[in-house]
Amino acid sequence: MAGNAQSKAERGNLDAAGLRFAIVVSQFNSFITDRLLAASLDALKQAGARPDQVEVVEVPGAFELPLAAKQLAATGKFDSVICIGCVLRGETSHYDYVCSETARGIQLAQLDTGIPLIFCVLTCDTLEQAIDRAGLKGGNKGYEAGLAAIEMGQLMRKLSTNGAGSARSKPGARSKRSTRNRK
Ligand code: INI
Repeated sequence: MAGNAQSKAERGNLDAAGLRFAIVVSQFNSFITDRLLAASLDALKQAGARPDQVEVVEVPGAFELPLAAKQLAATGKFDSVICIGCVLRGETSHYDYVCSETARGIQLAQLDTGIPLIFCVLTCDTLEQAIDRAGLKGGNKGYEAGLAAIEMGQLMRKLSTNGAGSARSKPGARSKRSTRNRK
């Protein structure tokens, strides 16, 4: 049964040709985010993206990622937006607020705009854990984010061609609908 379901599943391919990407990268903990960015760019390039298909925007910290990503997504110019950040646990609860609001904001923005926003925000207890995930033991999450951006960009094109997803052809359509229904 699972075999049948799988053979019918729609999936985006990993060809970046013809797609457009934005990457929003946080300057906070840039020692880590620079490495994530480099790996994302690598993934896009290896999949066939030319430099003019990728726009990179910097924000101060992870907390600022959702707003910038939403603005970029709402232009309708991009198939996917990659959000890159690194939040390290400190001695206070600040970490929890930054992590939860960043994740929540990015999810809300992607649902609102209908454009895939790829969550490449490391949330680590230690710098060592972050280093592992930005090129050492844990691979590089930036590279994985690049691949996810391509796959989701292709999937959304496929779904909108099939008539299953209209958000890409009408950026912002979801938010207008929900505003109209608001009491
Ligand atoms: N921003 C990060 O991206 N990572 C962190 O670890 C971090 N810490 O630890 O505070 C952080 N804080 C800044 C925050 O994202 C905002 O830029 C700031 O609060 C201004 O809105």
